[in-house]
Amino acid sequence: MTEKKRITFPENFWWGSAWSAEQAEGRGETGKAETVWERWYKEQPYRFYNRIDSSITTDHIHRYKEDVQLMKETGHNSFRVSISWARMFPDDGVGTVNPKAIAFYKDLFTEMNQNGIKVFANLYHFDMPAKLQDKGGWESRDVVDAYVHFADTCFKEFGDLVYHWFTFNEPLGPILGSYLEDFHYPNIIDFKRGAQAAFFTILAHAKAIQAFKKYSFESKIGVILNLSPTFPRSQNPADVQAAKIADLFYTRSFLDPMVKGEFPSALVDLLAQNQQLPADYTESDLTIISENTAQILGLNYYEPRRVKARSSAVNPESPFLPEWFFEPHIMPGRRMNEYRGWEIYEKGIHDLCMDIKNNYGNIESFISENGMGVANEERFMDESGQVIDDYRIDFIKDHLAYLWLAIEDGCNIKGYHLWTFIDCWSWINSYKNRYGLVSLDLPTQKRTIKKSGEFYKQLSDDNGFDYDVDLLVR
Ligand code: BGP
Repeated sequence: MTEKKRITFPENFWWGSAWSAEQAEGRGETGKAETVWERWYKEQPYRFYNRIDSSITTDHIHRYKEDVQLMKETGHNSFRVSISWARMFPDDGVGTVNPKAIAFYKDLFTEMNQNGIKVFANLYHFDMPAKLQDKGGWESRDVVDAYVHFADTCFKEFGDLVYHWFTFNEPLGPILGSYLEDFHYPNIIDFKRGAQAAFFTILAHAKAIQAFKKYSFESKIGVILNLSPTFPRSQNPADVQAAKIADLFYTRSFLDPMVKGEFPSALVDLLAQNQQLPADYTESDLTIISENTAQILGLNYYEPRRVKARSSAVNPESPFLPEWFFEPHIMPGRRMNEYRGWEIYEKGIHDLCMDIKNNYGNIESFISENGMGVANEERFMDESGQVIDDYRIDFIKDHLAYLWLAIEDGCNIKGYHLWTFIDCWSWINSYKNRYGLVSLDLPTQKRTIKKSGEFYKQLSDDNGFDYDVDLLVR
């Protein structure tokens, strides 16, 4: 029997959570262009769980003052929002800026600052204005220019209210969803077009950073990436090679150009061999990318990636996909969050941070998302209506313990943001899985702090918690 010991985090550690405009704000009355999510729902409502769209979601646009108080009550000293491009530029993402959108975000950010909550502002979280998607979305240089104009407008309007900026949340997500795996509009299966969209996303990131540098803000600008450490099934060379290739596609593809300013040559060679390199790129694009890299890095960590060598031949007539080179590996004995279908592997957070320390110059980083979505949480309500989510508290503690170990091992980690604050809309899963520290009763929009929300407040006040550190393995 081992003993618990107090784990303490560095001073001024960022405790908070994150969400995004499309998932939490609701449409409101400010005026807003149609987004790809609204468009997709109109075309295929049956793709969304229980047919719930993003028109109301968590109605933050009307309730932000109450919500800022809830942030305080749940121990937040920082919080990540995204700024809606469609709201800022209601004429389809271009044209004249919307004074009502500016007023809303100024009010929200001021309210947060006055309550001691640092504003982490993200500029793009999957929410392309639909008309810009019609023009090619991230496959179009014009859309890159429109995005940079939107970003620059945000720097100008909100620069003195924002603590840190982020160009994108999970830029890989829309590439996978829109071009490879059919879970984002416009549901194209075409790797080469996806590679073009990925390239222009990376260019947009670099150009936004270039624009940011014109100002002399104290804040930094970076990017938030979804990263999973990749593990081969075994040390068999075929499994190791499979893991290397999966890692190139899913981890290094965005991490290297956005943080180091260069594309991994092994990935470029592989795409060239398979005629999948983007058609439109120039030397000057590559220079902009190499000169404008992230100053801070957000790590979204949910699950590890486990792969093995393929056991069957690829059908050469099928569309080119990363899975031509590996298969997912289901590790015997793995622990699952069955509601979301994601493996729970807290040690992965340590492995991920060590990779950033060892291979990315130990860039200033933080966990920008980590969390556990659970279906039918009403099951766990007590008579007062509070969700007693001990499973979430355990999930958070187990991950934080490994994060603490990473800090002990020299990783430059500045904070931890949970996904999410109040239950919010999860894209095609709508409100199926709940992630919040605060529960949401959808019909009434009533918010109630969960047991995990109380735990989070204590955690943030104490800047640590008791844990059996002898359980941790490196
Ligand atoms: C991340 C996204 C979030 C959020 C979260 C949970 O990938 O950045 O927007 O949705 O995952 O995933 P989901 O909502 O699909 O359950």
